[in-house]
Amino acid sequence: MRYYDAYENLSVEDKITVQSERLRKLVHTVYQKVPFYRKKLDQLGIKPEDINELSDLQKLPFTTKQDLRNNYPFGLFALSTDDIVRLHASSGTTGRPTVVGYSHADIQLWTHMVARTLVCAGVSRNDLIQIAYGYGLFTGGLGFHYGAEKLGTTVIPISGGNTRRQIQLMQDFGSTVLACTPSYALFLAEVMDEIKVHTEDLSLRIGILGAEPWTENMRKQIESKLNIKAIDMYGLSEIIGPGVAVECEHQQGLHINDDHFFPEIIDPDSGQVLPDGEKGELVLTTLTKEGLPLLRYRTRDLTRLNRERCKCGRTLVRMEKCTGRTDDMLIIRGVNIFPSQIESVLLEMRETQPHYLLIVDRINNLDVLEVWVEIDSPFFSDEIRELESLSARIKNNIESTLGIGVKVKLVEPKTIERTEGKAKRVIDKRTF
Ligand code: DLL
Repeated sequence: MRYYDAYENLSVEDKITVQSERLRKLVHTVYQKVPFYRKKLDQLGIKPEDINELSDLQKLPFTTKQDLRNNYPFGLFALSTDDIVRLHASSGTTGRPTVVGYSHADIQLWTHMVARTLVCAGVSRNDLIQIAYGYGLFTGGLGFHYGAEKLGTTVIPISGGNTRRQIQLMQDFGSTVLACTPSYALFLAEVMDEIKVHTEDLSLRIGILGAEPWTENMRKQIESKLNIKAIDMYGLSEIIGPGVAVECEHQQGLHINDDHFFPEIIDPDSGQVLPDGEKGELVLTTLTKEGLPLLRYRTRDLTRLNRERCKCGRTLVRMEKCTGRTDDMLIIRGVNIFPSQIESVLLEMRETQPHYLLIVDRINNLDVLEVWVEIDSPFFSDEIRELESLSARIKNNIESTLGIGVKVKLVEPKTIERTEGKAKRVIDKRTF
């Protein structure tokens, strides 16, 4: 099956008709049902009738994570909890979690979106999918689960963790698709290596990896260590969960399901919409969701859009693989730094592992960035001189990429904590 449904290669004109119609309806709905939006639109002097075309979207206000937090838990819902059939929440590192609610139709939509993205990723009903995303309040596990079942794929709902068992079942059941975070995929590969399970012992062919930023270099490692095609899947709970965008076999940008999630790119500082091709913050409007419809939600994820038809024939707009967020950007001595830049450097060196930790501190009023780097076992030496020379080379490579001085600390193989879910790469000890 090449496409899951006809929308995927709809003509641009027809697509605009569908999107505009849905946008008009959405604005009427939120105005009537969500006091938060009614107030915002009233303040701006906008009536739902003023929104007719897609270009009118720019008149509408943004919604932020803070708005969701301020209205915790259900304040932005457009339905009463009687009509909400499921809640999910994202934990968030600080403050209250962000709670999202789904109506029955939202769950059906989500299921459809995930099924469509799975087909785009190359999965079919003949596959066995091992879902190693966490089940629970996190949207990963259950989101994939419903979509994969709808497609008729055989689902193994193993959830995250229990790594040896994952590998055992992968072997015994012959799982062909692995769904988990990229950092967990690497960890699985590491444990396989330890217990001497080889890729030939498995039937894996595709990994559907997402929920955290990962670089092209990380993709190369995962593809070679697990002997799979590593497909990038993007989504966020506020918008629906997994199923917002995914790569096809060509791996040249992620196809956004723009019949339901309408994308814009803005300058994160000014809020101005940027032209296609320019990099900025992704903003998404949920065109059809019932439980928690959101106008112009600021994702904080940085990417750019490409409207060219893909080699696969899909006309869904593509977003570039997203390797950073506005809020994981570190400002160190005035220089903007993304963890992904360091990841890329480490993955280009054969002696280092893609497991790293960035520790930022302020010492005597000066920002200091320390990079903990794990050395690959064969290169870990007892010779101080060898280690010093390696450390100097790593330092040099990182500094020439970042343009600032860093400290490098080499750590023994397998000392940096592994994760079953999203990796935590930064510890910022500075107090602002
Ligand atoms: O991570 C949903 C998901 C589950 C997506 C499984 C893909 C697979 P949240 O926990 O709300 O939802 O986190 C959303 O994670 O704003 C991005 O910053 C990041 N993120 C998600 N997918 C990707 C990706 C899920 N493919 C936040 N690449 C988003 C980069 C990603 N970052």
